[in-house]
Formats: sequence, structure tokens, C-alpha cells
Amino acid sequence: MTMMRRLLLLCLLAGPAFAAEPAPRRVEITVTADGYKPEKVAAKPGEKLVLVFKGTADMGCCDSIVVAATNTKVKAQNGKTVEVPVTVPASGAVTFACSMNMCKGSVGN
Ligand SMILES: [Cu+2]
Repeated sequence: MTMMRRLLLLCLLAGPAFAAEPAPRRVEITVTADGYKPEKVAAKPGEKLVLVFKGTADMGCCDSIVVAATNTKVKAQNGKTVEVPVTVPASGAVTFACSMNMCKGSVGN
């Protein structure tokens, strides 16, 4: 086996270990009739997160959550969580709101 081949083989074997991405940060957001808590989540441009919406007994219309950037609609339920993965854009933020656009929140800077 030549030196080149040996190096190539080593790279192929080591590759996947280096390519593995860290798990996205999980952020818990409590849904209340008063809005989303927290309603602003600080995150870096390009950062991947999982928004974990936690349902409560009194949510009003805030329970229907729309993430416009990914065209995602979810419904929060009392005592349960619903997860929405998001990626923060290079500039600005990912916003989410209830389907009536009354309760609002954002992830980014
Ligand atoms: Cu609403």
C-alpha cells in the first residue's frame, strides 16, 4: 500500500467523526394566554435550534403557532410539548406568531 492510499483510507475512516454536527440547542417556550415566554430568544446567525413549545391550561388563541419562515403550523396542547426545528438566518430572526398574528415571538438577534 502506498503512502497516499494509506492517508486516503485514514481520511475515509476518520471522516464521519469530524462531520458529525453538534445537536441543535433546545429552547423551551411556555405558551400562555399572555403570549410566549420567553418571547425573544437570543441566537447566533446560522444557529440551529429546536423550539419546544410547552402547552398550558390557559393559552387563548396563542395555542395555534405559525412559523412563517418554514411554513410550519403546530397546535400546543395543555401539559404536552410540540417541537419545531428552526435555523436562524444570516441576518435577522425567525419569527413565530399565533395564526391571528396577535401573540408573537422571535429567535435571533
Ligand atoms: Cu392569537
